[in-house]
Amino acid sequence: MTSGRNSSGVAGSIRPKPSTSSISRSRTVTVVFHSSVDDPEEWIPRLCDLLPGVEIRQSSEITDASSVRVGVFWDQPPEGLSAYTALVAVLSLGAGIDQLAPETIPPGVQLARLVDPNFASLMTEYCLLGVLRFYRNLHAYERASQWTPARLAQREEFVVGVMGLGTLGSAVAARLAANGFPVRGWSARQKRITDVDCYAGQEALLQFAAGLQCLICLLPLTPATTGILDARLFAHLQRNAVLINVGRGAHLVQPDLLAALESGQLAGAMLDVFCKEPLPADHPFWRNDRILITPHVAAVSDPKTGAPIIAANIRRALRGDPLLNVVDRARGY
Ligand code: NDP
Ligand code: OXD
Repeated sequence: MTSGRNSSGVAGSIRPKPSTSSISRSRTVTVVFHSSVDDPEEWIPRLCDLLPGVEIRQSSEITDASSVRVGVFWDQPPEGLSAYTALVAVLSLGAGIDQLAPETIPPGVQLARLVDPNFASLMTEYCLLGVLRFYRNLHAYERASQWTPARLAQREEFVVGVMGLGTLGSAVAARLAANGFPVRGWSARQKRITDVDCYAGQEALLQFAAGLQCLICLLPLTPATTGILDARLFAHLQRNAVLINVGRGAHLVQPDLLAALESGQLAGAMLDVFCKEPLPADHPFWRNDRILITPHVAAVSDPKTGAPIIAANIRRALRGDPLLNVVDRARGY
């Protein structure tokens, strides 16, 4: 891991690089970089190596914002975007874009997300780990203080549902199916994935959820998906089901999760994403021993694999070509 989505965890350098502030200040800056969680010292030198002649600076170093044409951001710079009057493209450092407040990005600015095959492999690993942890009852043994073997379910009884069948969800669903779990998937438009029972649309949501033993959320955060992990959905799962949320914190209705864990409708949850990150120290989730918290690390951006993908889109933006992995602004993902 070279960088995570936890602001406290900016990782060490992966190779010696010049400080970005030592780069000549006289040249016209065309690309601005900002992230409250990714280390600019890891990203900017890599991007500069890939884009000779292109001047890339952190937002805090920019004196003339009017020359900037491309923004490479995890989240928006604190000063906002209004000074960047020549902006033609915003490139997300993440797979998701909700953290960029896309509704405030002018409609004429192309918005693209990061689609890095490395994300899919990390996310698949994380979800498989989570499913196996629950399936093999480790969540119960982690809390136990007595020798009490739990009943091991048959794999074919442990039905896993994946919400969101995009780049990440489809890879996760296929991997779980290859590991012998019965898998259902749910998306906006109908999908076909080998050995995955695919459902589509709001009208199929409860049918998709009915009797699931494990629910994984890999949806993007949009008005249609905000609060989707709620009491009504939990009530359709099998009693003692488990939840893995790797989408966004606001997918989850927090009091509904706590109530479902209290009533036994849910037996455990593994949460990687939160409405406020880092999750505040006094948040009740920290005190609930049925919740395993990870600090937004299910799949993390790696400049080694991510910078060439972002650089390709910077080149496109500067040439005036359509971007790869463009966000559909109407759909919101
Ligand atoms: P994609 O855009 O490739 O896929 C999104 C999927 O969600 C699509 O299958 C889409 O359906 C489905 N979807 C969207 N809206 C709805 C809806 N209203 N009803 C049903 N299905 C819907 O995204 P990715 O797979 O690349 O990433 C998904 C999310 O994962 C990101 O947005 C981010 O929030 C999260 N993420 C979390 C990380 C972590 O470390 N925790 C790391 C990376 C991403 P359709 O295909 O029909 O359009
Ligand atoms: C995300 C990411 O979108 O880490 O969550 O890429």
